[in-house]
Amino acid sequence: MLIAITREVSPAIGNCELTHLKRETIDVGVAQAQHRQYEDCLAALGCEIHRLPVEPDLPDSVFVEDCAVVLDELAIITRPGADSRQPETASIARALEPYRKLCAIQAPGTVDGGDVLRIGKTIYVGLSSRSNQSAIEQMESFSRPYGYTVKGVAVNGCLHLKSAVTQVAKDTLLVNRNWVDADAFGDMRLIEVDAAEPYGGNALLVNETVIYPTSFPRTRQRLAEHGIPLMLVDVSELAKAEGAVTCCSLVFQHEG
Ligand code: CIR
Repeated sequence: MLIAITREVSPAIGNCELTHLKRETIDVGVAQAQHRQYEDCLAALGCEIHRLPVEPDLPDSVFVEDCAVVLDELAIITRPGADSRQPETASIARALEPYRKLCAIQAPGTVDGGDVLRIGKTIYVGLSSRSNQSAIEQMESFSRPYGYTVKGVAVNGCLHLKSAVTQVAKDTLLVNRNWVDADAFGDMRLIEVDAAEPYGGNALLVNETVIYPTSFPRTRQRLAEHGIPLMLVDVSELAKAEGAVTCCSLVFQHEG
């Protein structure tokens, strides 16, 4: 069974962290409606949705991806790089406890799940403003017993590694080469975002279909031309909070 952990958009989302974007007014009602459509996409692709209660005091709490890295064998509770986001992890740990053995990143380590891209047994971690070498070393010691290798990857110009690169098929990555060196990922097939759509690199692969924002029609066309099955969703209001499609869920397999 595929589980997707999500959390309702906080009414405080207007006070979210912003790194590369200017603050714009966010319509909470629209953001909540878009988030529900996003959950509908996950459900249509076979996920059972576990929606956590709203956190009125935690503006970025809809972006649950940043709070954990769920591997088949264990879940690593992160220590988010923005102080305002660190209180988000406790409830995510409680939600994951029934499904995985847990371990947690400790200070001085910081890492956001948005910086973590797992491809097979390799875990790539973006060295962004949110994630550091100490967290990489801790992730390595947690995951090495299960055969994983952890590699730091430089990212420039964007918030997270997965703002720049995501997996869209077993052997294929979608990438913005201006923000990350695509050679870091070995011999994966690469699809580049359209130059006019730098934020188009974040796509969510679920059961061989890619959940993809409606805002990037040119890159969407490229994905379609490469035979990638797509399910489109409008997340434009969440994008004003510097979020995209991977960040709003933690999707994992549960044999239960
Ligand atoms: C932040 O700056 O932390 C939030 N406003 C956006 C987080 C987006 N997370 C993600 O892409 N994994």
